[in-house]
Amino acid sequence: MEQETVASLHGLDSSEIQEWLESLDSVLQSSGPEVASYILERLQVHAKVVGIDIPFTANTPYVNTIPHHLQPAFPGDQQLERRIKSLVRWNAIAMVVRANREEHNIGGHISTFASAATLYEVGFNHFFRARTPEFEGDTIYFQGHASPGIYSRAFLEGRLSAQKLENFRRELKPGGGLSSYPHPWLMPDFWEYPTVSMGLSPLMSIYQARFNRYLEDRSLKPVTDAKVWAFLGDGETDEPESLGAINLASREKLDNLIFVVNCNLQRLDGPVRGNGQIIQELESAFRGAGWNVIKVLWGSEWDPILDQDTEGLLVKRMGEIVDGAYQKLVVSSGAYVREHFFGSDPRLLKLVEPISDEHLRRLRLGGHDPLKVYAAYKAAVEHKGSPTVILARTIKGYGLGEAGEGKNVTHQQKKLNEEELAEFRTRFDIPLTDEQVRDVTFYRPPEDSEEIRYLRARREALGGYTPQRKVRSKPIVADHDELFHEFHLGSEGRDVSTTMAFVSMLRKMMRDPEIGKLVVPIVPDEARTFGMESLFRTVGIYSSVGQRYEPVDVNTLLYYKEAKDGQILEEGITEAGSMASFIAAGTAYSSLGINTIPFFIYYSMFGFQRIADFIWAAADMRVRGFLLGGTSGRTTLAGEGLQHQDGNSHVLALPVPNLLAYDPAYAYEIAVILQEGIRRMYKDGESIFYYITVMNEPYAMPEMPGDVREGILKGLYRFRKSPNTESKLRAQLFGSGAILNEALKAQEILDEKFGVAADVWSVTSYKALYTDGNETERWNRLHPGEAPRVPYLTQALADAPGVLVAASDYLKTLPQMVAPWMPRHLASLGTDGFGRSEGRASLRDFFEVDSRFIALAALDELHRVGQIERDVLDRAFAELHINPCKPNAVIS
Ligand SMILES: Cc1ncc(C[n+]2csc(CCOP(=O)(O)OP(=O)(O)O)c2C)c(N)n1
Ligand SMILES: [Mg+2]
Repeated sequence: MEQETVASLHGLDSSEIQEWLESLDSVLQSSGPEVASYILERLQVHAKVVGIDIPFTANTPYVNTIPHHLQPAFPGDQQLERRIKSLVRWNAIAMVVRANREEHNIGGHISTFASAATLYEVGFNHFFRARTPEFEGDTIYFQGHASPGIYSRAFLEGRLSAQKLENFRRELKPGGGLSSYPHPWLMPDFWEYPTVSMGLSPLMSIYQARFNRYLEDRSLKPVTDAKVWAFLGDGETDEPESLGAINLASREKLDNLIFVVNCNLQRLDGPVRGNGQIIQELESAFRGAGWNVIKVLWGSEWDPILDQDTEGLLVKRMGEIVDGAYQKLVVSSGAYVREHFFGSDPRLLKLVEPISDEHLRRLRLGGHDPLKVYAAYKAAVEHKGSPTVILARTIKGYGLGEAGEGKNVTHQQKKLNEEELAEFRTRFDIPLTDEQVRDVTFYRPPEDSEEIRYLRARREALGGYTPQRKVRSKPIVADHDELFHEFHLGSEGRDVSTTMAFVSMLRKMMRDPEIGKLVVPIVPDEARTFGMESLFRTVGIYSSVGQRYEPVDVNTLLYYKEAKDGQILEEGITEAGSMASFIAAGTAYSSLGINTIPFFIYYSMFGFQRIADFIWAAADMRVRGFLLGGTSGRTTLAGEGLQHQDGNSHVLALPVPNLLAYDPAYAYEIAVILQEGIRRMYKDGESIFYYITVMNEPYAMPEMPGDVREGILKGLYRFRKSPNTESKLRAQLFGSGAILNEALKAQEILDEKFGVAADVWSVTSYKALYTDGNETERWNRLHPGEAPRVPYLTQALADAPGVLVAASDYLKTLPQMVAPWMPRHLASLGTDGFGRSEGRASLRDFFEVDSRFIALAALDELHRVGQIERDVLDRAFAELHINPCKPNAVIS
């Protein structure tokens, strides 16, 4: 029941309520807000004890969290800042309008930045600190669709030329252009964080803020008060990733993190919550999670009206309007506002009686009022003990008038007609003539103008310009031959898995004087799966509070040790969160000037398949580090079945251009790849990263057979020649990962049972072979007059006679995609289809990738080229126990 109705039913008169309120006011005045809050808390507990049921709500009233009497003085020159902001607005619009005049449908967004201009400008003028050699600076995730505004400001700052602005979304034009959204790959001197795939940046920013603390706790960087700011759209918060990690942020007390949600109440198609209130919904989610929530809803013009609202009627009214109605109200006439907002109660109408319609129309929202935004930001940066979210209410397409202000179509508005442009010019006092407006000329005031001088001075005071990306770390020095050499020697007959081998290497790397401290092992609750529990004890699991309990296994050698300077990031069951840590660690070489080397080891099936978009963003960010797909291989991970067994990830790794993907079989291959990776990324500074699959099948690791380093890195080398030098029946068998052992067994079968001499090759990277084949072909096509180059694969197979058979634990398409550069037809075996809960032998039989099927494929190829008779095939079926009518794994 409505509270007021309850009160009147029980004959409670307003003076009684007034008494309670007054006594609270007097406590507030005499003892301050802390005491008042303590009394309220006590009252609440007391109420509970005596049996009063107070309904739970995490919401506060629909008004500004910071009342105007607690608002700090605004330190800037309001007039000048407004002029600067207006110019930023104009050039941002001009950029999009011009781009679309020249190239129809090139796109771009006007209305997102229009709604967020004040949110950014207050930041640029008063809060965002640049990265300098002395101070790490603030990390800022700009809302992707607001990029025209960020470019526009950089233009006023003199950092981007008019030519660049002219080429917005036309990056291939001579002289280059500006990328549609924040892409470090495309603008490596400017953008640091890609944000346009919604939901990624909120989650990344949380883990970035946590990673900063990790570096501080491990003494890898000084403790600073640097902040991580993430600007998001309110519609964006619907993405599960957006709110998916907010508990981590509060649990870790990340008061270095500030979310600013631009609550224009609209997304692309229409209102975010037409029938509800997105701001209240977000408030309760964030407060429930333990965040400091600051609502910035109403501009200064509302303050005197709210002051008159002694009975709380206006506050109540503000809280009962749904967003769909608000969307209409904020762009309606004063008369409409009077009738539909204040008209609900004669007392409210009375409240605004002295106010003209024109004034009512001009009541601003909080997110457009620099004083309110400044107050919120100041409170956020000063807040201690938890992260802060600022929910700032704005109008989408603010200032666009008829061209789109608050309209449902505004997100995609890219064109303004002359009249609309002229209106905008007048509204924001842009000093342009009608003709210049018609031409949509960019405008930058002279260097010695008040605006430019002010803007430069503000940025100077904050350490320089932002965003700005550069490599801030020094390359590592050592070549680490010693470190990796022991792994070239094999396991002396001992059965080990490649995962175990990798973990030994990781352990050794962590003891290295140069890179040891820089290694960041990241696991999503799978360390035991990968045999990494020994690291718990030796390097510890990172915990910002150390270990507040005696672990249950404290008496064991490998107990669960949490420590403030722990090195392992044990993220719990979140591949997305772990990937975000990987990104933070893998980009620290640029953002923080620290060469941290992340090793993110996870269940390979839950990598690309689940979090590919984060991997794509990582690639865009020029991340460095190693992704380790553990328990990989559709038939090598036994028992787990369809959802776990990974035969896909090497195919899904193909599209990521700067990612090198390897499927090594032996320890020495991994050692070679890791050593080379560290050299290329951290010594030579290449913008690449690695995906390496490691498996849990134990087998003897052989010694490195001579100098096969180059072959390992380029993707293939001959591992074992056939001992049979007599036979005219020849075959070349290509195996990868654990399936290489099946190829070796097939080599024996073919020799012993069928007199076929087969060589066995280890294919460490089909992706590398594919890339090289395509590159070479392309070069030849573009250089017809020159001696053609030969792909590495073709060169390697120049002296490899006979039929060709490839088998891997991944889709058949992997070997097939390199077939064009092979000398003859290739038979490809792979694991297309759904996995099964089974043992390795049965799985390899089911998917037809075991030694028998490899041998059969070689015989079949020999038969097809007329080198063996049909009866040999019949014998093979019988001797190898192959049922030709067995189910087809691909579709069963
Ligand atoms: C993952 C993902 N899905 C869809 C889109 C397409 N998209 C771009 S902007 C947008 C609406 C954004 O609304 P909001 O977050 O409220 O931002 P606003 O522009 O209103 O500030 C959508 C759906 C996207 N960029 N990323
Ligand atoms: Mg929105």
